[in-house]
Amino acid sequence: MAKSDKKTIFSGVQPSGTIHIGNYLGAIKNWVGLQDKYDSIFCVVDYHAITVKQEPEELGRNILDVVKIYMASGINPEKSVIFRQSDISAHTELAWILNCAAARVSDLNKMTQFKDKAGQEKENVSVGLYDYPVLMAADILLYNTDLVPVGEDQKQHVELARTLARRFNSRYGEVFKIPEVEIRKEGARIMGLDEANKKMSKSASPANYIALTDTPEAAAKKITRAVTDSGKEIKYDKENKPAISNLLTIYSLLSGEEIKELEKKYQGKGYGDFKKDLSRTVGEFLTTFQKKYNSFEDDEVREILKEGAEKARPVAEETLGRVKERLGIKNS
Ligand code: ATP
Ligand code: LTN
Repeated sequence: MAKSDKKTIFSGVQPSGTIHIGNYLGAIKNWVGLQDKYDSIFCVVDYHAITVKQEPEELGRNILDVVKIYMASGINPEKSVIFRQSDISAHTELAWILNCAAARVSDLNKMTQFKDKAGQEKENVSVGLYDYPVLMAADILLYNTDLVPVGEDQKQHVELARTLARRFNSRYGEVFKIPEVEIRKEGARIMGLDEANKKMSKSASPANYIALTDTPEAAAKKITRAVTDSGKEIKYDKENKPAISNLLTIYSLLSGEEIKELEKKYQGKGYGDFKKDLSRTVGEFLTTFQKKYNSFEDDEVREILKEGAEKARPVAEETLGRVKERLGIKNS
């Protein structure tokens, strides 16, 4: 990557299943506008995906599909670096070093996502799932990242990256830049369609999410069946009307209409009318999105990943080199 005066952003998505509108509205959509202002690096974090079981053939397919989703969303490989995590071994090397020289068991024991994902299986899940936030810290710290744009659920992980960077710096001298998290107010936590008190998630049942690859008809069906709240009003009130507030957020972010305007538009109308119009908005979005998504060839995507890794690797290796020097494990 050519050196520039711009600040750097880094973010990533796991190729671990169906990418949904929560991933899009909470993260990817926001990256598009940041590309011009920042040196931007977007990673397909395949080593994060294997913290839980993946089917080998599906994983290969999903890696290419995430890149297509980035590009269909408007990430431009001419402006931004897009690469695959496993193509740059510095990520896992730095993760190991941070495991030893910065991260404590007590840090990882605080991670709420691990508690959610492991559930009752805490003792049987992979060590990788437990250590996942340290690998994420390595991703971020290798590129002297200033800003990490993510959804709300990743806030605690970025805070851990800050803690590990500070701890390493204070022990071995300044090596890492301390990154900031960026979370947008709207869309940072899109809730499940079938359960308005849990975030929309890839690992949930298909009724929970609208996939970016769902047909407009399938999406409409899910919206029709989506849970609603008691009362008839179409009103944004997260506390008392979490389901309708979530649908209003999705509607507003996809149509560009303010929530206040939508509330006015549906005054005196019922959930049925509202859901029909929301289905149309979502359907139009999906149709346009999928047209772009289907226009990319696998070989084109492989080339983009190769070029991306070539640009990112020297930066990662430079940081890793400095880290190893401080530890006394370089050039001895
Ligand atoms: P899972 O849902 O299975 O836990 P995930 O979707 O959180 O997986 P990623 O694919 O790595 O995992 O997430 C990519 C980005 O999407 C992250 O920045 C994350 O914060 C964001 N994101 C995920 N779910 C939501 C959601 N429901 N609302 C808003 N942003 C989300
Ligand atoms: N853990 C993140 C994905 C991720 C990431 C990163 C995001 C891995 N490495 C570095 C930002 C920066 C998630 O969204 N589940």
